[in-house]
Amino acid sequence: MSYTSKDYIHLEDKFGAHNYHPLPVVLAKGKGVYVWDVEGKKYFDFLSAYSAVNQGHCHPRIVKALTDQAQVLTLTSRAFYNDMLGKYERHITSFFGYDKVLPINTGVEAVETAIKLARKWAYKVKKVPTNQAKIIFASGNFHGRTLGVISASIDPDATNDFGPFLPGIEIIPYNDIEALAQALKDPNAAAFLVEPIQGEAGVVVPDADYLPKAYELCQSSNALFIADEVQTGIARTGKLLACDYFDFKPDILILGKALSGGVLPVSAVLADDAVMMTLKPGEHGSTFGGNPMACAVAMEALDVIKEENLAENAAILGDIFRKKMEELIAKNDLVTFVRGKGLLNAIGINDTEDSDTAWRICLALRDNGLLAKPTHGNIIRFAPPLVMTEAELLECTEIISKTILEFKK
Ligand code: IF1
Repeated sequence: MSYTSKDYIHLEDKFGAHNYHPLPVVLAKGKGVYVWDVEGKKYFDFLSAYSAVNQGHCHPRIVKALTDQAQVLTLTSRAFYNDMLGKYERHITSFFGYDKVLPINTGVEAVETAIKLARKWAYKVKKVPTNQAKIIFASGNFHGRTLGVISASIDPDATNDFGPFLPGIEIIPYNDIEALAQALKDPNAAAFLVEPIQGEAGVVVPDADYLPKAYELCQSSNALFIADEVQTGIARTGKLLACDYFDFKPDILILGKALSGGVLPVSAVLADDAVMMTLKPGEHGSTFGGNPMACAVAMEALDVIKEENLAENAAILGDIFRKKMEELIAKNDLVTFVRGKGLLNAIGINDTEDSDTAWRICLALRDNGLLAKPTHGNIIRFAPPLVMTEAELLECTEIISKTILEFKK
């Protein structure tokens, strides 16, 4: 007997923890900008696994790098050297312009790594008194799910009943340079950790001068500027990094998601020697960090970004997308705004925050062959793979417009 979508949903419901509420569609195959459900219906993927699949589903070069390496050597741990790690470290540091990389697995582990590194730097270099280091975060942030990282969250879903939380954290309003200046007056301030564009908060793009000013303030306060580019990085916003829209380089850069093109968890923390060399052997690590498969895959994933000009494509298609959405906004009252950069965009739905309108629009989009997911506050995020063509994008903006115009609240 072959399983239907309903059967698979039932299986997850019965045997899996209920820590997610997925859109009811069961995917069985992906290729480029498309995914197919188990009944064979084809969809445009407008989530890209939260920007992990920037290079498109099952990119042949990345899959080949994965399967070739899988047959030779998969894991040594860092107890020994392996013949892929050094090459990968040279590759990624020259790609992003840093002295050193610390390879790790998931995005949140990279964020934890950056926090530990900033604390270590604060004690060793800035001479902050023991256990007094403070990391500054922006409200509305999303940096992952560990206890350390949710300690910086203001989202009740992420934090309720999970306390007690990590001390040494100050949360200031996002896009508020005065609040940052105030927080950095504390001589124990080690770092400001921020998303250049807030993803989960609903694709919130800060004022044009916020990030460079924040960087300057960190410099003048002898604190580190840490960019969480797990979601915004690797061509998603129309440049290699969202910070590349400005001419400063974060002291610590956090990458994840698309670093592997979505084939396995690969993340990285990049910094120059003055920061990275404060970490000594035995002070941080993980079993799988820097494994040969991750190294092979990440090198290929980065080369694909560069050789297929995905940043440029994201910039061009993003402008077209927002223009098409502006035309839609002029024609109806349901969509109130479009915002974003490159191919990380969101539209606002004209209804109360607790209504299910955005969710029901996503169900209608699904029925019309396009998959997207609401974020906080009745906002729908649109983030297709960056390998999309202009013709495909126009097909997609047609689907979105038609769905919105036909939608009955
Ligand atoms: C889930 C959101 C996106 C991230 C930034 C670190 C991480 C993430 C800026 C941690 C992860 C994911 C996690 C995923 C949903 C998703 C998400 F809606 F929850 F906020 F993308 F927008 N920094 N974001 O966005 O990376 O440890 O997950 O590899 O289901 O929790 P991770």
